[in-house]
Amino acid sequence: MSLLSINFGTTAPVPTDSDSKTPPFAIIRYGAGNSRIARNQDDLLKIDVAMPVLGDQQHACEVWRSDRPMQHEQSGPLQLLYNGIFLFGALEVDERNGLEQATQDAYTLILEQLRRRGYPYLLRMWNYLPDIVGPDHGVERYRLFCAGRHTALATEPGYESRLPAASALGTTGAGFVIYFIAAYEPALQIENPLQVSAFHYPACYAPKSPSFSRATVKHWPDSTQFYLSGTASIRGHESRRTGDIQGQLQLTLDNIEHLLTRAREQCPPIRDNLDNLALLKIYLRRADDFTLVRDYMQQHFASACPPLYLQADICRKELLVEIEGWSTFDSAR
Ligand code: 3EB
Repeated sequence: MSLLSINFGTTAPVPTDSDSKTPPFAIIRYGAGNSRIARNQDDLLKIDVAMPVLGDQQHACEVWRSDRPMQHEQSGPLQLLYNGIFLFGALEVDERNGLEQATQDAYTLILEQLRRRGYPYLLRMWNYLPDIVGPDHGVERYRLFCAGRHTALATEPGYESRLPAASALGTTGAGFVIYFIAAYEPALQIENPLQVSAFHYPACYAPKSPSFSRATVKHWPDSTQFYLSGTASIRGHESRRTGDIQGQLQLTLDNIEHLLTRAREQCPPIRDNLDNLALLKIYLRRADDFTLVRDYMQQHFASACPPLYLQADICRKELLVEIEGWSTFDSAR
């Protein structure tokens, strides 16, 4: 067992996966329906994400565990689980005040609660919101989301060097959910020299730039973890190979290779290459691209853990694929 582990599993009817002795503290379930968060009597958080799973499975899940007992607290809509070393949080964003304000309020609440509880630094965030590229009073919803997030996060000098790794994807049902991990000290930020950092994108993508790092690395007492943000077919700040799924896939994988090279240079415990990067989530805009992408991945990578394929809107209309991942290295080795 380790301080923080995630496995992919299936949800039929109880989650089954390879590490089932320690009870999970959170389960993220992907599938059709709506996004929502529920907590049961054992303080297990169940996060449903409205994102169809591609391939054979109807439902798939991410099972989070820790060998240290988790304490639970709730602050308004925000669910917090923490154990003295890291904090896991999740909330449903209520969009009634408009997406920009709602996002700002959600992030402000998160930061406030993290500071109060002694886990001030975000390491990795997932943002799953409906209709991400759709319009809202004439403005694209992703831009409204970016503006609200930026206002909340950009309150202190130097915030850019402490931005978490992130993913922001469109769901197919109702409900906007955010979940994240945070800690007492910040993670190391990794950027890709071939991509403009998202927090420096020109204003054409979002008047307030997307506040995330390409990847982060965190040293825990027992391990080092690498968190890869959602990565797509972008060079400089421009989308490349539009309309070409295989081309976008190759460029995305190439971007990931560059990030892994940087991570290995900056953090010696990291020995990652694409083959041992685990917990890959591959988001595809078009379900029809699944077979091609799966076949390509199977031919080129011998990953021990097969990727989870999800159908989701990526936050630029022309992007067809986005890939995120995670890996853990034992510090003792
Ligand atoms: C990109 O590289 C693609 O706004 O949190 C990837 C990961 C993307 C996270 C975010 C956006 C976000 O710009 C999109």
